[in-house]
Amino acid sequence: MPDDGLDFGLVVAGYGRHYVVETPEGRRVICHPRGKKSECVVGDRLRWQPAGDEGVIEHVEPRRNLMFRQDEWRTKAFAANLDQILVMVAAKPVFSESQLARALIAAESAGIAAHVLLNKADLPEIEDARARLAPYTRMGYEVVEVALKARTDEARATLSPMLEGKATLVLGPSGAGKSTLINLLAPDAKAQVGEISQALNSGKHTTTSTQWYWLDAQRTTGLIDSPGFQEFGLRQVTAQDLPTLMPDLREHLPGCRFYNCTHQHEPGCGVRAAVERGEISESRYRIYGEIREELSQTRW
Ligand SMILES: Nc1nc2c(ncn2[C@@H]2O[C@H](COP(=O)(O)OP(=O)(O)O)[C@@H](O)[C@H]2O)c(=O)[nH]1
Ligand SMILES: [Mg+2]
Ligand SMILES: [Zn+2]
Repeated sequence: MPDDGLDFGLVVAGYGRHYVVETPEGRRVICHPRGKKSECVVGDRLRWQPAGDEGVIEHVEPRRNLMFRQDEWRTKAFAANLDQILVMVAAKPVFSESQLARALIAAESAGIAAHVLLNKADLPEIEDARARLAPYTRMGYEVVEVALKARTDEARATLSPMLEGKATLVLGPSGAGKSTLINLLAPDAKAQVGEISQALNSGKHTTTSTQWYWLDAQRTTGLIDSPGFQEFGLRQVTAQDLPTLMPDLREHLPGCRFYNCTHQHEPGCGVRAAVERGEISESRYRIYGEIREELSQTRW
């Protein structure tokens, strides 16, 4: 135990103001924040001390990074200290490119590496999905194709080295295969959830919240499941910064005549010239315009 007498912990789940904190030995304790300052999210490293069977969070360690989501009311942090983000889509159901783009922008804005995981490669619709993802490959994102259900061993062999030793946040729309992924790589996932619901003495919230899973007994590889394709909190992004968070647009910014070009109507715009040459896809340019419009509205 360190000098100050406080224990170390990792937040593996949180429900309201109850957090499930894992000790370095792998024991799980329900902890409560002492005050506003000790509020935390899944992935937080913290210091706590016992209070009866439970614990009190005294201090949250500085974060390497933080991801936000948007609910009806406000922007809220939901995961911290991530090594990478896997944005999961599938051949079917048809995915929203706008949601994919937003997830990637949120990752760029948080300074977290992101990759795209395309599932259900066994279905004929894979051709369309692949074509829609071609611009993302071109702008430098790694797009990894798997068939989690149809070609399980192959999928495991592809994913294991990508995930090993890292904390990976998995995001994606309902139906993409997130649960299939967790169950494939963390065969004891149900037990891990069960342990947490038991600790919290209620199972009712456990399927809708962010949750940390260990993929190995040594607890070095973490997968963080955050169900649903949230509206990402992009409010910390300014309209001026937005194109710098979109690699295909970013590449052409030096071609703009005006330093404060909005890439919408100015003459001598490198971005629009690239759209005309087909180097930026029409859909990416449209998504840029939509997000820019939203950011301008919320800001003023
Ligand atoms: N054809 C096909 N179906 C899959 C594959 N992987 C998952 N599914 C199916 O897709 C559906 C949604 O998967 P699920 O893991 O629940 O998605 P989630 O909503 O993202 O958690 C389920 O019926 C899975 O059996 C795959 O590789 N190929
Ligand atoms: Mg699911
Ligand atoms: Zn421009």
